[in-house]
Amino acid sequence: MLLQRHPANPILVPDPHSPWESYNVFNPSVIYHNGLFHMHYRAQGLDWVSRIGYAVSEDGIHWNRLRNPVLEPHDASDSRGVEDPRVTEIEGLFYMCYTAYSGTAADGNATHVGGSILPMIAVSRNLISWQRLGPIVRGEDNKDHVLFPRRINGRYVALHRRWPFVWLAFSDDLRTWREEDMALLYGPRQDDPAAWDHKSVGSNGVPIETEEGWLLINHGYNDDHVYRFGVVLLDLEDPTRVIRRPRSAIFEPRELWEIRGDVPNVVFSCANPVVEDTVYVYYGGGDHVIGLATCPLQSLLDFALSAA
Ligand code: BMA
Repeated sequence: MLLQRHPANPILVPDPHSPWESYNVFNPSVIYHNGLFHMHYRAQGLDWVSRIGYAVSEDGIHWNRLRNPVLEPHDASDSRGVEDPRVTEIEGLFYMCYTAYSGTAADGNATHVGGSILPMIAVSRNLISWQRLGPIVRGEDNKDHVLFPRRINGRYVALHRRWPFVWLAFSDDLRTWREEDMALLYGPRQDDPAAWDHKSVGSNGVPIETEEGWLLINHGYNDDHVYRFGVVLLDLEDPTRVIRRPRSAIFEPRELWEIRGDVPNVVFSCANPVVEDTVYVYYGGGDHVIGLATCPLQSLLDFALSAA
């Protein structure tokens, strides 16, 4: 496999002394800023409500956590939790894409998760105080959204997931997202029952800008419901164009804490920052703990380019 697991794994585990994160910590976002790794992670206590915690690290392996969550449910729209953060720095501000999960189908839309969900965006100047901007869309099963790290042709761009397909959305101000500015990007390989991503696909962390195109790490599963990662390469100036999409997966559950856990057979990543030409893939294992696997950026790019 291309990605090498770090020997210190898992690098973050639940804290039994902290009620809001005593049960599970998983699906982190990590950005590298001013010489430090900044992590936002999904955490659950015994109430099973998701909150977003923050931790900081000098080496990307040892973490110092804040005592309290930086984002928590605030009204009926997210009463069941705030989930799966993906932080992107754009023009000196930090934007967090996260899923607001409400138990009551507030706008009358049941989803496959049994409540209603909103693909939300929040903004921060300091990574700790967050202000909600609003959702990309309402009234549909939509999550796994993440912003590109720069505007493309003057517009902000987001990946999002209208199950089971990955879409792009363009916006002038990150608040207004029009239907006519959305485009279907790719979907599960529905024609190949043996494919690892036959049933569902979604995005992982912030797209990586390379000379060859936008390198995306994504996830998917088959009828077996085993989560795996793959890569997709998009055109730099026209990201609606998929240049490459290798058929093989690059990562799958192997360790006990990935195969077992709160939900079995899950590796789920919201972060792939690049530091000194190395891609750091942070991921939730079994929806229970956080792991790290790394890979030289060039190897990932060569793998993407080697595909037909
Ligand atoms: C997805 C998301 C993730 C989770 C994964 C596996 O739908 O909700 O947060 O890690 O399922 O349970």
